[in-house]
Amino acid sequence: MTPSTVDSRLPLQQQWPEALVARYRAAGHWRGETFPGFLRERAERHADDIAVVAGDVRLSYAQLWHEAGRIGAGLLALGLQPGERVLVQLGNTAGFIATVCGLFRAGLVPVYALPAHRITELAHFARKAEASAYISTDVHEGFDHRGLARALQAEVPAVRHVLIDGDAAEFVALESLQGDRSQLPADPDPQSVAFLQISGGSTGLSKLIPRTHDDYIYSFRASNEICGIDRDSVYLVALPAAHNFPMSSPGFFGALYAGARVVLSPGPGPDAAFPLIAREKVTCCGLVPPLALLWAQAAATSRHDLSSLRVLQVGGAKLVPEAARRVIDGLGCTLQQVFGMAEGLVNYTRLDDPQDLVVACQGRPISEDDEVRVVDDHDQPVAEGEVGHLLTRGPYTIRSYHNDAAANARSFTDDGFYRTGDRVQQLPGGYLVVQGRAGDHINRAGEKISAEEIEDHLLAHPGVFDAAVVSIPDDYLGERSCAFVIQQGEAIKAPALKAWMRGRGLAAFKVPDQIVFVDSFDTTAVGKISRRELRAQLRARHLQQTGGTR
Ligand code: OOB
Repeated sequence: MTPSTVDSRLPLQQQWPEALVARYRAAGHWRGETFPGFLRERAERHADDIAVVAGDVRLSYAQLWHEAGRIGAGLLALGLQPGERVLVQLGNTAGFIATVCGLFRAGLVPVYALPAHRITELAHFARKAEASAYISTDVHEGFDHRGLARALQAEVPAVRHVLIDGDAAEFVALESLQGDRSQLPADPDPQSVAFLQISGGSTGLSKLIPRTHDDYIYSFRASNEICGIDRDSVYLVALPAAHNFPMSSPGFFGALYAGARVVLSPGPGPDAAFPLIAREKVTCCGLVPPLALLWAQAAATSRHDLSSLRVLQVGGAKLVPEAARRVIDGLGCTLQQVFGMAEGLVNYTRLDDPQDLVVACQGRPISEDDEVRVVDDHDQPVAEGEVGHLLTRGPYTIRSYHNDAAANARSFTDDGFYRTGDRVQQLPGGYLVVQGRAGDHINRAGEKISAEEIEDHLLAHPGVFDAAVVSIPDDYLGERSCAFVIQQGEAIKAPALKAWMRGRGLAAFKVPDQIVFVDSFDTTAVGKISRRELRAQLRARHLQQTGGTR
């Protein structure tokens, strides 16, 4: 049987009320475009232009489309059905982009894991998404992902298929996929879910974020305009490509939409990126603050020609004004601050904003239809210019998480605003200054870590009686994690506890940077206090004792 339409096992995401759907369509935000639709069109229009550069691989738009067709048809030939979810964990390779485009062509729904994720996270994503397949690489940065695939199938047998880019061992090699392209389905409903992105996870485990074709394409099409991406642009992916920032702000999808060139760097440091900037004449790249500072420093003594770089975007974590100035001085290009979230809302400083504004704020929303509210603890608007919680809804901000009623009740207001968890101040013109997080997570150089998730891991150790995890200011990372631990039974040492955490199979960036053993959590408060207050007290006392940053 030829699957003529997408048999999406995910319900169509009819979560925006009709009135808003009509408004976003009338405004021209949602144009009924789809991933396969625009990729096909670009392949026809810019067939021989180079779309993707990674290592020695250079794929033209026609080749990317062809490769995506091979992968998509091959996956359907294995028995996967349009609408099924596929966990993707690949590094910054041409194979990553071809695979994702292949999944779109087959109507399969990618779930993006980061290369750093390990069995604990992968099993959670696979279960939550009810994934049927896992696509990964043989060895990435010394880590064998085939072992991870075995562990994943043992824990989540519903993951029926494993595909490997490279030496596949007992699994199916991505390169070997072949299928009948006539079996590829027609283009999907633009309102259907195109993929599931991973949330930073401020409470407990990461949530899955359903993004539709219409909403996501709007976000990077509009980003292209704001960031000056056109057919002549060369966009460098230096951060992990699976992250929302280098994917869509404007990211590699924005670049492909514009018919521009995407260059993938195997790593984010100057050693890997600078030669690529010089060779490929990169014009735009997005980084987290610590890397931007590293680049600015390295540029002073670099022998590579970085003069093609017009815009350096910095986001994912707060770039303080002094650091912003150093980035501008060091790299001599236009700085663009980006404050975004995988759930939707993205703010940019504009390329023609005065420099004093660029260094002092995190930008303003993409769209005139992004609704922003800054409220107090009771959801009441704060006075103009006061700091409050940021709530938002709009044409590319989700209205609910995938399959997570508890998180939805916490994270969305009755009228569909997303509670970002960020505390912001709104300046005239709608510019936002991020003042921190209300919730308990650690933003470690852009990697978000949930205190609760790490405490749960620590509590699984027989020698841990109680644990509280907090963020500590860090000159380089912005924030680092510190775990306060009360021991029980035989004494444990910090290195052993860290090694044990790593052994549990979780992303290395989640292992606490620092462990402080304490006798008790006795607080001055009367009676039982919330974990949140406890963390705040421990953090405050620690910072007082250590003078701020140790
Ligand atoms: C980006 O996305 P996520 O989902 O990894 O993290 C979102 C959170 C925000 O809620 C905020 O707490 C923090 O990351 N954040 C920033 C920031 N950009 C993100 N905090 C302060 N200043 C900034 N410039 O991180 C993301 C997604 C798309 C584009 C850029 C970043």
